[in-house]
Amino acid sequence: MVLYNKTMKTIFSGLKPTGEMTIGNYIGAMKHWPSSQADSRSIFFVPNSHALTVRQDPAQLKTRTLDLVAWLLAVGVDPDESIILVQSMVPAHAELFWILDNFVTIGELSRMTQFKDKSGKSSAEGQLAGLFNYPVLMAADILLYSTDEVPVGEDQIQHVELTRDIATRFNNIYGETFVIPKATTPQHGSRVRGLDDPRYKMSKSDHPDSYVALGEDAESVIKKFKRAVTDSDDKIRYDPKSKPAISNLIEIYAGFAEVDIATVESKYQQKGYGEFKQELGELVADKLSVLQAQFEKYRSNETALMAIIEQGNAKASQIANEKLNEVKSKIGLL
Ligand code: AQP
Repeated sequence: MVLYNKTMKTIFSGLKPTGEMTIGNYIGAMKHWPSSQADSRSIFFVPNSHALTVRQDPAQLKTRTLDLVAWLLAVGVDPDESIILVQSMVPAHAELFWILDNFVTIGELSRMTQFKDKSGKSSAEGQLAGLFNYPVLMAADILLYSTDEVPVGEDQIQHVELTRDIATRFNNIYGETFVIPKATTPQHGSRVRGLDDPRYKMSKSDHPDSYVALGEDAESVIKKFKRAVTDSDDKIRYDPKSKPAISNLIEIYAGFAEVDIATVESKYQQKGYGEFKQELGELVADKLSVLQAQFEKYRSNETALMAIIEQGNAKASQIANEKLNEVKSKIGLL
């Protein structure tokens, strides 16, 4: 693969190792990544430093980081076509973060809805500065690689907007340095909601009843879909406003069956919730069992997995250090 070629667009995305990967992470992000490899420079990273905004068990963080790389390979990311890197192993991310932290204001960071959601009702005394600052580290991640597109779920769009603002501000002061990235979201499945409450996004760090993990066994997957909340009438109709629960399940079905929403609606027009949820559970369980077999293949050989990570980190460092040195020289850091 070519490390940088201006005529080829760069795609950059990542997944935090803060829990077991969910079908939300899969439909909203990972599933789309292999197809971008052919016609773009694709860089996928495990933002393990981002995970520190919530206290982590060290052994678990390490295990989850390796799990995540194995999941990337399992869904079809090819380490020879793409770059797979682990954030903490490429120090340029942390270094650019500190520089960019001086190109963003406290006011801008206070307006990030994810910060507001995640900091909840705790007082400033109870909030870690890392949670507040993490969009700046995300900006550094993206800008180091001259990223054109950041495929993300809906929740991350605001952070990519902030990255654009930071990059533009820097470029205005020091001249053209950063490529201005844009967020791209899948047409459907950009915000898969919790199975227990569709008002909230499905999140890997929430209660296990709210999500289906990629590693979950068939029995548990089918049971979770059977128990998933539905709306008052028994019609399988896509209407996110008045039927958010069933619309969420339709999106999951469409994401796993690789069909559009209308196809799901017409298939289940004459059927009730019970039958739909049973078939949805079976569909997801079948697909997950294929992914799980691939995952096991990669995860069971840790030496080979580490070699893939080292190979990706080396390519990433070459690109990232070049950009970091350009920035340092422009702002007068030796
Ligand atoms: N429910 C979702 N629907 C669609 N896309 C989603 N993503 C996450 N949840 C959904 C997308 O997955 C990518 C990786 O996300 P992340 O793991 O880096 O962070 P996150 O968005 O904070 O994911 P979680 O699962 O909610 O993690 P926790 O619980 O740790 O905060 C991103 O592209 C994201 O949009």
